[in-house]
Amino acid sequence: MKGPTISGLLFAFALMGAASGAPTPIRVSDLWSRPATGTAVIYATIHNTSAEPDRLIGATSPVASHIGLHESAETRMPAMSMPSGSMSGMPMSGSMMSMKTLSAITIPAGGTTTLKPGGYHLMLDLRHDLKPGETIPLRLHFARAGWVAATVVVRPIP
Ligand SMILES: [Cu+2]
Repeated sequence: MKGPTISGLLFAFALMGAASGAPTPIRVSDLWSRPATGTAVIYATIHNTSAEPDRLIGATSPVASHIGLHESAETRMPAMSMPSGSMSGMPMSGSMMSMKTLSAITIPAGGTTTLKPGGYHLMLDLRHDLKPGETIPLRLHFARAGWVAATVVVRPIP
């Protein structure tokens, strides 16, 4: 935690940090997953209050033997012509969803990065099934801010 320029900010958040109990410039909210067996995906909103960019570089949870940082991308099949912008994040004819593994996900200075269907997500190799309504502990590792603890809600399938 170096960088004297942000010490004032850190002090301010130490005063108002009752919710997390830690003076971290990272705010993680809206963490959610779906009922799953074998592998699961976690989405979240990550806000960086610091004047410096940060990078999410890893995560751990008791329910997972491994957690990867992934990005989904839609690949259009050249033979098909589909209207653009429809059904974002869902597999459909004429396109394929693929995932790549990332070494880090950047959170801009004073900005927000959203992990959401069709984009960034955390991919878990599960130790046990996730059930609707379950909450699971998650620790996110940031290059600058260090470890940040959070809770993920397993939402029922709509
Ligand atoms: Cu993935």
